[in-house]
Amino acid sequence: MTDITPEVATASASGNAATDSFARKQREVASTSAERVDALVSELLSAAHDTIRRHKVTYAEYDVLKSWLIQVGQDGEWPLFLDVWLEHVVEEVANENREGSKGTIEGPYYVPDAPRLPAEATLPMRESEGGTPFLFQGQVTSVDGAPLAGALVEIWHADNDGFYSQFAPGLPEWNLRGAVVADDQGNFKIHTIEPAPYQIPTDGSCGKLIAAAGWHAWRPAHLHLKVSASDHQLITTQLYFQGGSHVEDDIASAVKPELILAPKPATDGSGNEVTYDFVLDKA
Ligand code: MBD
Ligand code: FE
Repeated sequence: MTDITPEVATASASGNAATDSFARKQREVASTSAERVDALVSELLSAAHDTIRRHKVTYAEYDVLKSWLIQVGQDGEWPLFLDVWLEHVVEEVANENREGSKGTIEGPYYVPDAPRLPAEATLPMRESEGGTPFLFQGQVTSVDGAPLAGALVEIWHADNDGFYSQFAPGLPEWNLRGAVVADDQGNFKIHTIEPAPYQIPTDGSCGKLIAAAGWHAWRPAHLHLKVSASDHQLITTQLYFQGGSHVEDDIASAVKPELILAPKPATDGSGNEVTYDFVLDKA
């Protein structure tokens, strides 16, 4: 038997995994009043009507829109589409009154219940994991300065090829994912590798939109984090690397100046390290 099908990181593989992952999420279902549904949907539709009139959209273009929307669903790329082009404004509105550390979008590739790790830990990775070794360390405190003992620092990021475990095929489960429990001073020390920039899959419907519009398909290299502690508000955030490609023009519009790290060569001589502290608002 020679016809072994190689596992290929196709858009529909990642997209459908992101759609399944979203469906598994236990979210509180917001009960939205008829008034609010009417206001929101009417306003969105009016904006579309205005665009159609202003640009004299043709039936041919209307049909392209219909088939593209159908394709997004078939590719499982609704989570990707929404998180790349809409989530940043939802996050902005949700957290506009926060005093502690800035957050940003979650994106489609979070998986809850990653392996628990001690305050100093190495993320699960392959023996041959590529990429520059990276030490990410810091402290979690409350807005009043109190250290938050036992804070939970959940971290997930792409590998040196820009792929996320549990979404792209062929990676070990939980690769480059972990839930680190900070020590009694809220300190954590996470050994990992630097992720590569992320390219929106070019063979799916989001990739087709990007090509058709003449946009680029890139997110800058980033770490994803959720930081939480009892009686405090959870922060969902991402951290970027100063000078990295597409830090200035993230396709997902999720970079903020406060979220850009400036790592230095590690004191033990292997790779880079950086210290970044998280300040959590009270619940
Ligand atoms: C990502 O890795 C990501 O973080 C977001 C927001 C969208 C697509 C891919
Ligand atoms: Fe990401």
